[in-house]
Amino acid sequence: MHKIIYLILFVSLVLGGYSLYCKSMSVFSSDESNREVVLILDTDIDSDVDDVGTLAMLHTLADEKIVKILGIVVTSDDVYAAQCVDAINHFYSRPDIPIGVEKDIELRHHSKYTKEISEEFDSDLGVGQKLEDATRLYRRLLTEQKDGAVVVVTVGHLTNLKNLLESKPDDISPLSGLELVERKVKLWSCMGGRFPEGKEANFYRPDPQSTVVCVENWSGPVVFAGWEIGNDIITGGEYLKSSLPIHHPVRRGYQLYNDFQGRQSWDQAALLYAVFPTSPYWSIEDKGLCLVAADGSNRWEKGLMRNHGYLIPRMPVDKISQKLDELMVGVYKADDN
Ligand SMILES: [Ca+2]
Repeated sequence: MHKIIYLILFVSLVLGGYSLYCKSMSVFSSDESNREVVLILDTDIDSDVDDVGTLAMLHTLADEKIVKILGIVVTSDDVYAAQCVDAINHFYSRPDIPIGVEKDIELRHHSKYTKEISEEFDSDLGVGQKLEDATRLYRRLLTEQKDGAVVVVTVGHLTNLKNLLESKPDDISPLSGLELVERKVKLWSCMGGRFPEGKEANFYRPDPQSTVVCVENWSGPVVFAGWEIGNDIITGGEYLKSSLPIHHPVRRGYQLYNDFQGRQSWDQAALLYAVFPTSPYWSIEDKGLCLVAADGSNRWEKGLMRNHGYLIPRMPVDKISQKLDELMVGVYKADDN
Protein backbone atom coordinates (compact mmCIF):
# COMPACT_ATOMS: atom_id res chain seq x y z
CA MET A 1 0.00 0.00 0.00
CA HIS A 2 2.82 2.38 1.01
CA LYS A 3 4.56 1.65 -2.29
CA ILE A 4 1.47 2.78 -4.17
CA ILE A 5 1.27 6.01 -2.14
CA TYR A 6 4.97 6.69 -2.74
CA LEU A 7 4.48 5.99 -6.43
CA ILE A 8 1.56 8.44 -6.61
CA LEU A 9 3.63 11.06 -4.75
CA PHE A 10 6.59 10.51 -7.07
CA VAL A 11 4.44 10.83 -10.20
CA SER A 12 2.76 13.97 -8.79
CA LEU A 13 6.13 15.58 -8.08
CA VAL A 14 7.45 14.73 -11.54
CA LEU A 15 4.32 16.04 -13.24
CA GLY A 16 4.29 19.13 -11.03
CA GLY A 17 7.91 19.83 -11.85
CA TYR A 18 7.27 19.29 -15.54
CA SER A 19 4.31 21.66 -15.39
CA LEU A 20 6.46 24.37 -13.78
CA TYR A 21 9.18 23.74 -16.38
CA CYS A 22 6.67 24.13 -19.18
CA LYS A 23 5.30 27.30 -17.62
CA SER A 24 8.75 28.84 -17.32
CA MET A 25 9.65 27.82 -20.88
CA SER A 26 6.46 29.27 -22.24
CA VAL A 27 6.86 32.81 -20.95
CA PHE A 28 7.76 34.32 -24.33
CA SER A 29 7.14 31.39 -26.63
CA SER A 30 3.56 30.59 -25.81
CA ASP A 31 1.56 28.98 -28.55
CA GLU A 32 3.33 26.14 -30.29
CA SER A 33 0.07 24.37 -31.09
CA ASN A 34 -2.44 25.03 -33.82
CA ARG A 35 -5.09 26.36 -31.48
CA GLU A 36 -6.64 29.73 -32.20
CA VAL A 37 -5.08 32.65 -30.39
CA VAL A 38 -7.85 34.02 -28.17
CA LEU A 39 -7.34 37.76 -28.27
CA ILE A 40 -8.59 41.13 -27.01
CA LEU A 41 -7.43 44.20 -28.94
CA ASP A 42 -7.22 47.50 -27.05
CA THR A 43 -6.95 50.34 -29.58
CA ASP A 44 -6.84 54.15 -29.66
CA ILE A 45 -8.23 54.18 -33.18
CA ASP A 46 -8.34 57.88 -34.02
CA SER A 47 -5.13 59.82 -34.58
CA ASP A 48 -2.97 57.42 -36.54
CA VAL A 49 -4.03 54.93 -39.19
CA ASP A 50 -1.97 51.94 -38.08
CA ASP A 51 -4.88 51.00 -35.82
CA VAL A 52 -6.99 50.52 -38.96
CA GLY A 53 -4.28 48.34 -40.47
CA THR A 54 -4.13 46.33 -37.26
CA LEU A 55 -7.88 45.75 -37.29
CA ALA A 56 -7.64 44.62 -40.92
CA MET A 57 -4.89 42.14 -40.00
CA LEU A 58 -6.96 40.88 -37.12
CA HIS A 59 -9.88 40.06 -39.38
CA THR A 60 -7.65 38.28 -41.89
CA LEU A 61 -6.21 36.16 -39.08
CA ALA A 62 -9.73 35.44 -37.81
CA ASP A 63 -10.78 34.40 -41.33
CA GLU A 64 -7.90 31.91 -41.26
CA LYS A 65 -9.02 30.60 -37.84
CA ILE A 66 -5.67 31.63 -36.42
CA VAL A 67 -7.23 34.19 -34.10
CA LYS A 68 -10.47 34.30 -32.21
CA ILE A 69 -11.46 37.93 -31.58
CA LEU A 70 -13.06 38.15 -28.14
CA GLY A 71 -13.67 41.88 -28.18
CA ILE A 72 -12.32 45.31 -29.02
CA VAL A 73 -11.59 47.85 -26.31
CA VAL A 74 -11.63 51.40 -27.65
CA THR A 75 -9.34 53.69 -25.65
CA SER A 76 -10.11 56.96 -27.40
CA ASP A 77 -11.91 60.23 -26.88
CA ASP A 78 -12.85 60.48 -30.55
CA VAL A 79 -16.63 60.47 -30.80
CA TYR A 80 -16.60 58.28 -33.92
CA ALA A 81 -13.91 55.81 -32.81
CA ALA A 82 -16.19 53.02 -31.58
CA GLN A 83 -18.52 53.41 -34.53
CA CYS A 84 -15.55 53.22 -36.89
CA VAL A 85 -14.49 49.92 -35.29
CA ASP A 86 -18.05 48.63 -35.56
CA ALA A 87 -18.25 49.60 -39.25
CA ILE A 88 -15.01 47.76 -39.98
CA ASN A 89 -16.25 44.72 -38.04
CA HIS A 90 -19.48 44.80 -40.05
CA PHE A 91 -17.55 44.99 -43.30
CA TYR A 92 -15.69 41.82 -42.36
CA SER A 93 -19.00 40.11 -41.43
CA ARG A 94 -18.33 40.15 -37.71
CA PRO A 95 -20.97 42.60 -36.53
CA ASP A 96 -21.33 40.98 -33.11
CA ILE A 97 -17.83 41.56 -31.79
CA PRO A 98 -18.37 43.38 -28.49
CA ILE A 99 -16.89 46.84 -28.21
CA GLY A 100 -16.06 48.56 -24.93
CA VAL A 101 -15.42 52.25 -24.31
CA GLU A 102 -14.17 54.39 -21.48
CA LYS A 103 -17.17 55.82 -19.68
CA ASP A 104 -17.75 59.40 -18.61
CA ILE A 105 -15.06 61.07 -20.65
CA GLU A 106 -15.53 64.11 -22.80
CA LEU A 107 -15.70 63.14 -26.47
CA ARG A 108 -14.58 65.24 -29.42
CA HIS A 109 -13.82 64.66 -33.08
CA HIS A 110 -10.20 64.83 -34.12
CA SER A 111 -9.59 61.90 -36.44
CA LYS A 112 -8.87 62.09 -40.17
CA TYR A 113 -10.93 58.98 -40.92
CA THR A 114 -13.27 57.77 -38.14
CA LYS A 115 -16.23 59.96 -39.12
CA GLU A 116 -16.00 59.11 -42.81
CA ILE A 117 -15.66 55.35 -42.24
CA SER A 118 -18.55 55.49 -39.76
CA GLU A 119 -20.78 57.26 -42.25
CA GLU A 120 -19.79 55.48 -45.45
CA PHE A 121 -20.01 51.93 -44.13
CA ASP A 122 -22.77 50.05 -42.30
CA SER A 123 -22.78 49.96 -38.53
CA ASP A 124 -25.32 49.13 -35.84
CA LEU A 125 -24.12 51.98 -33.68
CA GLY A 126 -25.30 55.53 -33.66
CA VAL A 127 -22.82 58.28 -32.92
CA GLY A 128 -22.01 58.36 -29.22
CA GLN A 129 -24.40 55.47 -28.58
CA LYS A 130 -24.11 53.83 -25.21
CA LEU A 131 -21.67 50.97 -25.27
CA GLU A 132 -20.40 48.58 -22.68
CA ASP A 133 -17.97 50.05 -20.21
CA ALA A 134 -14.47 48.89 -21.18
CA THR A 135 -13.64 47.72 -17.66
CA ARG A 136 -16.78 45.58 -17.51
CA LEU A 137 -16.12 44.24 -21.00
CA TYR A 138 -12.55 43.29 -20.08
CA ARG A 139 -13.79 41.61 -16.89
CA ARG A 140 -16.60 39.76 -18.65
CA LEU A 141 -14.46 38.51 -21.52
CA LEU A 142 -11.68 37.34 -19.20
CA THR A 143 -14.12 35.64 -16.81
CA GLU A 144 -15.65 33.66 -19.68
CA GLN A 145 -12.32 32.22 -20.82
CA LYS A 146 -10.23 29.32 -19.59
CA ASP A 147 -7.33 30.06 -17.30
CA GLY A 148 -4.20 31.20 -19.14
CA ALA A 149 -6.02 31.42 -22.47
CA VAL A 150 -6.15 35.09 -23.36
CA VAL A 151 -3.69 37.30 -25.23
CA VAL A 152 -4.16 41.05 -24.72
CA VAL A 153 -2.77 43.37 -27.39
CA THR A 154 -2.66 47.08 -26.61
CA VAL A 155 -1.93 49.52 -29.42
CA GLY A 156 -2.85 52.75 -27.70
CA HIS A 157 -2.57 54.37 -24.31
CA LEU A 158 -3.32 52.26 -21.27
CA THR A 159 -6.17 53.98 -19.45
CA ASN A 160 -8.65 51.15 -19.88
CA LEU A 161 -6.09 48.49 -19.03
CA LYS A 162 -5.24 50.42 -15.86
CA ASN A 163 -8.94 50.59 -14.99
CA LEU A 164 -9.15 46.81 -15.41
CA LEU A 165 -6.16 46.22 -13.14
CA GLU A 166 -7.63 48.48 -10.47
CA SER A 167 -11.14 47.01 -10.70
CA LYS A 168 -12.68 45.36 -7.65
CA PRO A 169 -14.76 42.16 -7.40
CA ASP A 170 -18.24 42.75 -8.76
CA ASP A 171 -21.31 41.01 -10.15
CA ILE A 172 -19.20 39.67 -13.04
CA SER A 173 -16.46 38.02 -10.98
CA PRO A 174 -15.38 37.64 -7.35
CA LEU A 175 -11.82 38.26 -8.54
CA SER A 176 -10.12 41.64 -8.63
CA GLY A 177 -8.83 42.90 -11.95
CA LEU A 178 -5.28 41.94 -11.00
CA GLU A 179 -6.39 38.43 -10.06
CA LEU A 180 -8.39 38.05 -13.27
CA VAL A 181 -5.40 39.07 -15.36
CA GLU A 182 -3.07 36.74 -13.46
CA ARG A 183 -5.45 33.84 -13.96
CA LYS A 184 -6.69 34.38 -17.50
CA VAL A 185 -4.05 36.24 -19.51
CA LYS A 186 -1.03 34.43 -20.88
CA LEU A 187 0.56 37.34 -22.73
CA TRP A 188 0.30 41.11 -22.98
CA SER A 189 1.75 42.39 -26.23
CA CYS A 190 2.15 46.13 -25.89
CA MET A 191 2.94 48.71 -28.55
CA GLY A 192 4.57 51.27 -26.37
CA GLY A 193 7.79 52.77 -25.13
CA ARG A 194 11.19 53.14 -26.76
CA PHE A 195 14.00 50.73 -26.10
CA PRO A 196 16.42 50.57 -24.53
CA GLU A 197 15.21 54.00 -23.43
CA GLY A 198 13.23 57.00 -24.59
CA LYS A 199 9.78 58.53 -24.65
CA GLU A 200 6.87 57.35 -26.78
CA ALA A 201 3.32 58.63 -27.17
CA ASN A 202 1.32 55.61 -26.00
CA PHE A 203 3.28 55.71 -22.76
CA TYR A 204 3.17 59.45 -22.07
CA ARG A 205 0.08 60.81 -23.82
CA PRO A 206 -2.51 61.48 -22.48
CA ASP A 207 -2.24 59.36 -19.35
CA PRO A 208 1.32 58.45 -18.27
CA GLN A 209 0.12 57.37 -14.83
CA SER A 210 -1.79 54.49 -16.41
CA THR A 211 1.47 53.29 -17.98
CA VAL A 212 3.22 53.37 -14.62
CA VAL A 213 0.38 51.39 -12.99
CA CYS A 214 0.14 48.79 -15.76
CA VAL A 215 3.84 48.13 -16.21
CA GLU A 216 4.54 48.03 -12.47
CA ASN A 217 1.61 45.80 -11.54
CA TRP A 218 1.40 43.40 -14.46
CA SER A 219 2.81 40.15 -13.13
CA GLY A 220 2.54 37.96 -16.22
CA PRO A 221 4.60 38.03 -19.40
CA VAL A 222 4.60 41.30 -21.31
CA VAL A 223 6.47 41.99 -24.53
CA PHE A 224 6.90 45.56 -25.73
CA ALA A 225 6.97 46.41 -29.41
CA GLY A 226 8.79 49.69 -28.96
CA TRP A 227 8.50 52.73 -31.22
CA GLU A 228 11.74 51.82 -33.00
CA ILE A 229 10.31 48.49 -34.22
CA GLY A 230 7.26 49.67 -36.15
CA ASN A 231 8.88 52.94 -37.17
CA ASP A 232 10.98 51.22 -39.84
CA ILE A 233 8.12 49.11 -41.24
CA ILE A 234 6.20 51.02 -43.92
CA THR A 235 2.83 49.70 -45.10
CA GLY A 236 -0.42 51.03 -46.53
CA GLY A 237 0.99 52.39 -49.79
CA GLU A 238 0.46 51.46 -53.43
CA TYR A 239 0.14 47.73 -52.74
CA LEU A 240 -2.79 48.29 -50.40
CA LYS A 241 -4.31 50.86 -52.74
CA SER A 242 -4.28 48.46 -55.71
CA SER A 243 -5.23 45.35 -53.75
CA LEU A 244 -8.44 46.52 -52.10
CA PRO A 245 -11.68 47.60 -53.79
CA ILE A 246 -12.46 51.30 -53.71
CA HIS A 247 -15.38 50.76 -51.35
CA HIS A 248 -13.38 49.27 -48.48
CA PRO A 249 -13.02 50.83 -45.02
CA VAL A 250 -9.33 49.97 -44.68
CA ARG A 251 -8.49 51.41 -48.09
CA ARG A 252 -10.59 54.45 -47.21
CA GLY A 253 -8.74 54.90 -43.94
CA TYR A 254 -5.33 54.95 -45.61
CA GLN A 255 -6.64 57.19 -48.37
CA LEU A 256 -7.99 59.71 -45.91
CA TYR A 257 -4.94 59.58 -43.70
CA ASN A 258 -2.26 60.37 -46.29
CA ASP A 259 -3.51 59.19 -49.69
CA PHE A 260 -1.47 55.97 -49.68
CA GLN A 261 1.87 57.63 -49.02
CA GLY A 262 2.74 54.70 -46.76
CA ARG A 263 2.75 54.76 -43.00
CA GLN A 264 4.72 53.28 -40.15
CA SER A 265 3.40 50.03 -38.64
CA TRP A 266 3.88 50.40 -34.92
CA ASP A 267 0.60 48.71 -33.98
CA GLN A 268 0.69 45.90 -36.54
CA ALA A 269 4.09 44.82 -35.16
CA ALA A 270 2.60 44.23 -31.71
CA LEU A 271 -0.21 42.14 -33.18
CA LEU A 272 2.10 40.11 -35.41
CA TYR A 273 4.28 39.23 -32.46
CA ALA A 274 1.26 38.38 -30.28
CA VAL A 275 -0.11 35.92 -32.81
CA PHE A 276 3.19 34.38 -33.95
CA PRO A 277 5.46 34.65 -30.90
CA THR A 278 7.75 31.85 -32.04
CA SER A 279 8.23 33.15 -35.57
CA PRO A 280 11.58 34.67 -36.56
CA TYR A 281 10.40 38.23 -37.18
CA TRP A 282 12.16 39.59 -34.13
CA SER A 283 14.33 38.50 -31.24
CA ILE A 284 13.49 39.33 -27.65
CA GLU A 285 15.61 41.01 -25.03
CA ASP A 286 14.29 39.69 -21.74
CA LYS A 287 17.23 40.05 -19.38
CA GLY A 288 15.95 43.03 -17.51
CA LEU A 289 12.80 45.00 -16.88
CA CYS A 290 11.06 48.09 -18.20
CA LEU A 291 10.95 51.04 -15.82
CA VAL A 292 8.48 53.85 -16.48
CA ALA A 293 8.91 57.33 -15.00
CA ALA A 294 6.02 59.58 -13.95
CA ASP A 295 6.30 61.53 -17.23
CA GLY A 296 5.85 58.33 -19.26
CA SER A 297 9.46 58.00 -20.38
CA ASN A 298 10.92 54.55 -20.02
CA ARG A 299 14.22 52.69 -19.86
CA TRP A 300 15.39 49.13 -19.78
CA GLU A 301 17.08 48.14 -16.53
CA LYS A 302 19.41 45.21 -17.07
CA GLY A 303 19.93 42.53 -14.50
CA LEU A 304 16.54 42.53 -12.84
CA MET A 305 13.93 40.12 -14.20
CA ARG A 306 10.17 40.48 -14.23
CA ASN A 307 8.62 38.68 -17.19
CA HIS A 308 9.36 41.73 -19.33
CA GLY A 309 10.76 41.60 -22.83
CA TYR A 310 11.13 43.89 -25.81
CA LEU A 311 11.43 43.16 -29.51
CA ILE A 312 14.72 43.70 -31.29
CA PRO A 313 15.12 43.62 -35.09
CA ARG A 314 15.96 40.31 -36.71
CA MET A 315 14.23 39.79 -40.07
CA PRO A 316 14.77 42.48 -42.78
CA VAL A 317 12.08 45.13 -42.44
CA ASP A 318 11.00 44.88 -46.09
CA LYS A 319 9.99 41.28 -45.52
CA ILE A 320 7.96 42.25 -42.47
CA SER A 321 6.39 45.15 -44.40
CA GLN A 322 5.33 42.71 -47.10
CA LYS A 323 3.92 40.28 -44.56
CA LEU A 324 1.90 43.02 -42.85
CA ASP A 325 0.69 44.56 -46.10
CA GLU A 326 -0.52 41.13 -47.23
CA LEU A 327 -2.33 40.48 -43.97
CA MET A 328 -3.94 43.94 -44.20
CA VAL A 329 -5.43 43.11 -47.61
CA GLY A 330 -6.55 39.59 -46.69
CA VAL A 331 -3.61 37.50 -47.89
CA TYR A 332 -2.21 34.93 -45.49
CA LYS A 333 0.75 32.70 -46.39
CA ALA A 334 1.32 30.03 -43.78
CA ASP A 335 4.86 29.20 -44.91
CA ASP A 336 6.09 32.66 -43.94
CA ASN A 337 5.74 31.84 -40.29
CA1 LIG B 1 -2.64 53.09 -32.00
